[in-house]
Amino acid sequence: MKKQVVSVLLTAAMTAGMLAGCGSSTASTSKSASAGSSSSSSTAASSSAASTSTAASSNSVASGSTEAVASTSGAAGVGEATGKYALVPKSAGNPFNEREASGFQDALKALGCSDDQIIVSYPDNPTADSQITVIQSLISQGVSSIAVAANDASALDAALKQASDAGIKVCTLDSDVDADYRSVFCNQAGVKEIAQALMDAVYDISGGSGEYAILSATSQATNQNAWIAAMKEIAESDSKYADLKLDEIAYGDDEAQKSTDQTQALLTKYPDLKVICSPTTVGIAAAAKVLQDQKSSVKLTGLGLPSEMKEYIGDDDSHSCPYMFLWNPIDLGALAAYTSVALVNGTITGAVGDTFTAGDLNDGNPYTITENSDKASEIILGQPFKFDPSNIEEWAEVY
Ligand code: RAM
Repeated sequence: MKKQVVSVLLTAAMTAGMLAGCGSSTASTSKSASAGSSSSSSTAASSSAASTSTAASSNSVASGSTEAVASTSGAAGVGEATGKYALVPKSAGNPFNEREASGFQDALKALGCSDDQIIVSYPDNPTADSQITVIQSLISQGVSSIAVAANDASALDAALKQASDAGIKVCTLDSDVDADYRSVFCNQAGVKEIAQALMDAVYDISGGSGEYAILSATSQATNQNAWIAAMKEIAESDSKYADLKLDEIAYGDDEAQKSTDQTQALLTKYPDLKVICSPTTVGIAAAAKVLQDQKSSVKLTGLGLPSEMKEYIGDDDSHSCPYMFLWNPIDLGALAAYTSVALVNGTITGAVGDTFTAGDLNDGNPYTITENSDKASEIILGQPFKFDPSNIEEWAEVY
């Protein structure tokens, strides 16, 4: 009861905060998220920026306590979840991936799945090879579907083809593979939108000129590579960014220690560095600590988990990160769960134009599968959302 009250207050506070204008170019990524961060049994708090957000939305998939929400739109729900649904995250030990997994599990539980119908298999390393081992094991277990956050754009192709040939439905989330080897990609937000938000943050925080560096995840990660390529395109196509110089793209492999070391190396190598942009939650958290502990004048932005970045977000010299972006990883995992069930049931094939409702994600409104710039099919969860001193405290409670 107490949690529910807190949840409603949190909703109201966040809605008010967002309506008060925390970045006009960004919007909430989510309808709902699990309050109390990673606890799958926690009471759900609506985290929607939409002004329609109400206490009714506390029947979140992330609460682990609700049934599938009936569609009010006429678009098909995903149907019954009678199969075995697998998730293969990018790596173990990354809180972002754990939240993604909790969203996946809770959505399936909300659809009535028992524990043995839900498989989350973390690879031993953040590599394609480790994911191939996991995928092969899932094929031999005879799962109905595999949702994978890929560590490489094409290295999983053969293993995923083997899965499809065995009748397993394949979708991707977070980080895609070649379109021929999956039915659809559950994309957290448009690649261009994310890249634009990051490039504009670098521009803004640097004052429009000077040196910046990127601290990425692994060098093969499809998602980070796509965002970085799009950032470069944006920077090259508009003279507004002409006075910004990209010194280096460093790779921390989504490992805290390596990301720390890479941050340190950037500081040593580039004495005139002004901004580090880290489009990975692991990288940004590691860099934030290095910069803040050293009272560095170098500033940070990128994609971070509010719960990990709370102490680093601030406008003054004592904080390393003025603001950053992300989306709701719990909802992303939930979207992949609904997509998996819809694929297995034939509610969707993954083709452009297919529609389905995913519980109360997207306010219960249907998702329509769209075409990305590579003419591949994807489902967009939402838009990158900005976290700054005005809202970081509240969001740190959510994920
Ligand atoms: C890291 C992972 C993940 C990415 C986020 C922003 O946790 O690399 O793939 O989406 O950062």
